[in-house]
Amino acid sequence: MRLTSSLLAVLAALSTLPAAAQEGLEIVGKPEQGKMGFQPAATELARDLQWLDGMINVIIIAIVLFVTALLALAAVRYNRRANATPAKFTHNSPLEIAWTIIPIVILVFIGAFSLPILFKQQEIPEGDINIKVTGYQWYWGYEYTDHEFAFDSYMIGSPATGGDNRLTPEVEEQLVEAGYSRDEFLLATDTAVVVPVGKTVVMTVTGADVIHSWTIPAFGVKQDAVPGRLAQLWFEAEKEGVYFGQCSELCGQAHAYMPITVKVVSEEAYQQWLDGAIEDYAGTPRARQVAAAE
Ligand SMILES: [Cu+2]
Repeated sequence: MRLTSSLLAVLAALSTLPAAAQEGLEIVGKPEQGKMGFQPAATELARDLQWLDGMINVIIIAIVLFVTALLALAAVRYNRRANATPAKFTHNSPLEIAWTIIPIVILVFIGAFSLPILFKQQEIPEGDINIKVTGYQWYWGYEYTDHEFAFDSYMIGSPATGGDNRLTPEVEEQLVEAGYSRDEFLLATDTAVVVPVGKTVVMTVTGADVIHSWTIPAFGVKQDAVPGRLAQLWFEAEKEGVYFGQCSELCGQAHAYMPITVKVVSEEAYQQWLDGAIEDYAGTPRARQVAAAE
């Protein structure tokens, strides 16, 4: 039993070799211990989101301070001791019009900024690279549709890689082998989505069994993977590096063990990886693709 599991581990470690071809990539998109706020934005979409969050936060803080001040004023000036005989009037039309109109103006102001940002996310551009991602219980499958090859992506330390979803010394070894450290346990996968920097990537997202959700926080993208439906998201990563995400729709017992790893690499490294992947995963060779396009 032990022998088979260590054999599996070795096989899994070997199978990560093509994906680990991009050495020296900085780990950029990752949650940090004890930190608050967003991960560093790596796309225009994420920058927009984070700016919008900051802007709305200012409005929220202003409203909270204003309402708190009104409450304090009412409590101090109009309590029974300070104001023994209260006024008996019930209506104040100018005031009522003001507290109806002002919130509408605030909401329209917010909408004027948030809707364009929402549309930018949801209007899917023509992709330089098209990838179909399918959520399974409990891993992700990726299909590079332009080159007709597909592979699955399992968490390092998951049963498929010879582990049992716990951080053991063997799993730590596998992580190091694949270019990560024990800190990336629960985030790093055996194979990764590899995309070139500065190119438009369109991902078509679906689920095979239950609803999952594909996300990379640093890219500002998150899309539910619904069985029987195709949804799309897009991003254009601006900085080379490794980015992590996790399934974001509660999908069953091993929901916590189906992370997402995206490697953003130079165009050159991407072409190199693509050649290897077409070879490894029996994709359509480029020559034949060009011929088919003509
Ligand atoms: Cu899931």
